Amino acid sequence: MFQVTLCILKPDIVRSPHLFNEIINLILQRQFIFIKSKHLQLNRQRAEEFYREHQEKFFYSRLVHYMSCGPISCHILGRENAIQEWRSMLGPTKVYKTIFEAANTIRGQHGITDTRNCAHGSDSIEKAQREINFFFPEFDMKSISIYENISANK
Ligand code: YYY
Ligand code: MG
Repeated sequence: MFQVTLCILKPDIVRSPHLFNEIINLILQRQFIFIKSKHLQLNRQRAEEFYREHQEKFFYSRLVHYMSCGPISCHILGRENAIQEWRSMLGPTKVYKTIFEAANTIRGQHGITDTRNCAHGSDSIEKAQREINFFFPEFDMKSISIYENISANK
């Protein structure tokens, strides 16, 4: 099934032109299309809102601090099974898990800590909708079929 997902390249990646280009190229090589992209910086309040599902967790404060410390790069990605495909390219949240199981993922290659783990990916259809709407409120989910056709003709 053609799907859309939210990809965020986190501040460490945006700060490094080399890594930024490498990850964009990896995404393109995996047959994703970039439907919409936005470069922005979250303030603390917006970062708190985006990650509100984690507000009771011990890492919430450091996560919000990190995600608002510099510019991020947000993308609506589309392809077959986009949600799971992008998550599998990303690899596990925790760095130690990438060492044996998933060295060849983006987080395995470039993750620094459990917080500074390169990128974000939505984990379900409902979350993808919420997260896309958070950054791209102007995006009409009903227009997805247009992108499905573009993707099919690639
Ligand atoms: O979806 P994913 O990003 O893989 O992990 P989540 O469990 O949803 O956590 C969101 C975000 O929180 C994660 O990307 C980094 C941060 N985080 C952390 O700083 N420390 C942890 N022990 C777990 C998650
Ligand atoms: Mg998550």
